[in-house]
Amino acid sequence: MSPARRNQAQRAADAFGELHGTAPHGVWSAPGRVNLIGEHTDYNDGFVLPFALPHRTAVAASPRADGVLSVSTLGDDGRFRHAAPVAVADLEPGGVSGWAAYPSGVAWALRAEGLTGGADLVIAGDVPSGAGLSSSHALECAVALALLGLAGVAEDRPRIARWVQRAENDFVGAPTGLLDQTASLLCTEAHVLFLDVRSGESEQVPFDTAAQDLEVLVIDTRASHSNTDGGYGARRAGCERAAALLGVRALRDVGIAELDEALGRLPDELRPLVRHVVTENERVLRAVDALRAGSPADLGPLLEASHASLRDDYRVSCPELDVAVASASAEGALGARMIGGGFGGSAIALVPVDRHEAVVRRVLAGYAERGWATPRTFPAVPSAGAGRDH
Ligand code: GAF
Repeated sequence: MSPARRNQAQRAADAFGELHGTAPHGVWSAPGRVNLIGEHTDYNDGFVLPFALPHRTAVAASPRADGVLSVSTLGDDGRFRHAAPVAVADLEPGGVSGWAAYPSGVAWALRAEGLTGGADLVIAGDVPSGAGLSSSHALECAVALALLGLAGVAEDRPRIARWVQRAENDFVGAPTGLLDQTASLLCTEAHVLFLDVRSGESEQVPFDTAAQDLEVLVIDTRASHSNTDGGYGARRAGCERAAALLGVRALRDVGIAELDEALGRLPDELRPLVRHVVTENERVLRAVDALRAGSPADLGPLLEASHASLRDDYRVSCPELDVAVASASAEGALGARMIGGGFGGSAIALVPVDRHEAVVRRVLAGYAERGWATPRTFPAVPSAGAGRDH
């Protein structure tokens, strides 16, 4: 177990002891993610290629006999926030708001499967929140594993991912796909996860950038983003409308060779959405080929093309993301792009290690010139997925 993971698990266990006066029954944790490529393809039944971050959310948990769910979280400032305790049997969508909706939603989704009772949960972690690095799914996946662990239920990770998606879609109210929770649950160290969302089939593809003197630099723009505020849902609805007009189950079914013909059958406003999804799926396949061939540097142009497509066709970028990407590319990154839902959050850049300092300096200078808050940057190493810590 990495020292960072052990540290978060210990923080959660210590915080549990402080609040409840006993050691927890167990501690489970789950990571945030970076999606190397394959954005806004998951809810179109397409392909994605994420890896897990070293940053994790840990949940220390013990069962309760009274059927009540109590959730507390330890902030960076060392202070606790407590959700109002609620009987699991009483959980209903709309009944819990704010951060507590995520753990409550998971308990609600598991309740529907007859899989959860009451529990005391104490949360600690270091996944940056609101940064497009999937802190909400790290929390949900860690809670899901904790509640299932307390119930003594053997884990089937793809099924757990579906339950977490139900929590997110129907309880929290974010119409998101399967990318983030699957990444958090299935990723492994030193690999990217090549996932075919429609079939559920996945492959662990080795991703060792250090061997080629490269790194994936994460640039958290600190521009806030949310998947519940309408922009994300509008894109998703547009894709579903386009699929219906084309007579296919999902845009996944439009191959790159049929793209022009398909675009000709669509109204103007839907064409850019379809062009993005179809070309992005193709880029994921090409990225996997590059990695299988041991040529991660070939990802560079694919990342650039992905960003341009998300910016110009899908229109989910923002000035902060565009400046991060342009600055990194201008200073020697092989490629860069926004990641996640967009409208803020983070970008990644594939950077030769010896260009790290220069790239970071250029990005920071670009932000300072515009009077924007200083972005947070760090190199991300593909790390372990969710699991039990102790
Ligand atoms: C967000 C969603 F949660 C994912 O399901 C995915 O759609 C992503 O945006 C865009 O690729 O992270």
